[in-house]
Amino acid sequence: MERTFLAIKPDGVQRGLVGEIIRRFETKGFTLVGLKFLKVSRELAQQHYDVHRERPFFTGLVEFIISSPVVAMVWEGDGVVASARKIIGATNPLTSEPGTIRGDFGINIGRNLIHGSDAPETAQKEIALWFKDEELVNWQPHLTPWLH
Ligand code: 3AN
Repeated sequence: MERTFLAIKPDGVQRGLVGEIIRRFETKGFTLVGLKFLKVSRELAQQHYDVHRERPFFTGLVEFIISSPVVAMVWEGDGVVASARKIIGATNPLTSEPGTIRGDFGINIGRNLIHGSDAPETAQKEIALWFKDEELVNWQPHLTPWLH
């Protein structure tokens, strides 16, 4: 079953949007398999955003991510990587549609509330970076197979 890594960034936590954001993935029908609340180390933040190391916003992005706690999560379900990206909305707040998390709550590209893996391979790498195997719970809700 496909899994993705999501993190509610410091602005999402500071603004009291943790419940609202989690609700959107829960009500969509995805399954939560990992969850933790943490202050991110500089090393973890730099590793997580390694692909952006050469970008001008890299230092500011790392400082922001380590400035205040985040909620790190792993969600499971069919097509969860792409679906979560849709629920999250576009990176740029000018193009994120209303109805998406960023479209509903974000106005600044550097304060866009939540991170979501951009592909299944990235998801696997990010899950391994943020979670130990034993921190993930293998379970399935007691639903009929056709009810998600
Ligand atoms: P996404 O989070 O939608 O996958 P990426 O991977 O392009 O977006 O960028 C990662 C993060 O870097 C974004 N979530 C945002 O916080 C930050 N970021 C991207 N572009 C900019 C920018 N032009 N200025 C400031 N921060 C940016």
